[in-house]
Amino acid sequence: MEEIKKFMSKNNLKYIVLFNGEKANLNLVYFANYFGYGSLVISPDEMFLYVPELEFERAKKTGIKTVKAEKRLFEFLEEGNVGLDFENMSFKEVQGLKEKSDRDFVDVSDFMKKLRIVKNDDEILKMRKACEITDEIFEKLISNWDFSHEGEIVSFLFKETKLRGCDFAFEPIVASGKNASMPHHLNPKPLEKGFCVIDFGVKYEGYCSDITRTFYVGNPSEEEKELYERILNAQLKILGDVKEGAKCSELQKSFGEAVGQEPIHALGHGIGVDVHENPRFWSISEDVLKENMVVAIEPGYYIENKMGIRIEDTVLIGKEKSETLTKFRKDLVVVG
Ligand SMILES: [Mn+2]
Repeated sequence: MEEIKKFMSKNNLKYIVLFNGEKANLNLVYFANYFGYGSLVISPDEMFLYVPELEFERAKKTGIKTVKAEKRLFEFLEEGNVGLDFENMSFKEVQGLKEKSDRDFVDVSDFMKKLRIVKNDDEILKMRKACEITDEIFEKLISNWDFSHEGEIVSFLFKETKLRGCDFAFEPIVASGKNASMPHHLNPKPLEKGFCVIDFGVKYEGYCSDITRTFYVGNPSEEEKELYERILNAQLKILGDVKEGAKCSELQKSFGEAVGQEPIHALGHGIGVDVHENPRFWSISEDVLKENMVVAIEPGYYIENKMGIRIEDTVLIGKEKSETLTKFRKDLVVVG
């Protein structure tokens, strides 16, 4: 809260207001773990949810002070300038507010990103739990392997996720055989023999996990086993370099060298209430890793229209050494 106070006084803000519409605003979720309709109002001394009657009970359950909306929010609030996260609003919404009011509206999107990038103890606990649940579901997946369609695997993951009171962090990717050459293959097809990439994560109390493992359907050749070993060693080598002080741009460069192929995607991404957040792993990224950031590291190797291998873990950044939060085995598991 100290950081917010400082930012608000520096920018002469009376309030910061975050809106949840049809889709939850993850900045709001970050503060309140609330996914329903309404607004979160932050002032230097308090924070409250301002919600329509239909969401009142649900909002109160967050434990945050909740006010039933009886008039428009900006008529309810006192005079003064307001910070909004323009990034989660449409141009039209921002314009509309500006036209209707004499307040100054200031964009706080970048400030929110900075706040969210380093995780506190409570957030780390939730992410640890999200990763444990993910590992557990993967264990169950391989011991129950009796699938003939990628869609059946997606359904299995969905059921196991919901049974644990969680949601998908994102639509899982199950890509077998030649489908695995597309990192974002999403339309389930009959299961093919060969490498099968499964990229999956859950959302536990608002916090995401992200893991990818590559299994083998059928009998791998010696060559295929060697290739898998090479990509696994590349991932392990990169994980060794992922710690406080490492530059994301440098890690991105090391990805290509480690797998022996020009990468077709980023090495990884920050993760938290959103599955993709800062830091960013681009060759032009200026982000540097810091203790208690959480990132997903996902090098892959692809041959167009033929195959793909990707291995991903969610990692808690440490000073000397980082901790891999997803602990599911990484040797080549042969299934089916
Ligand atoms: Mn990922």
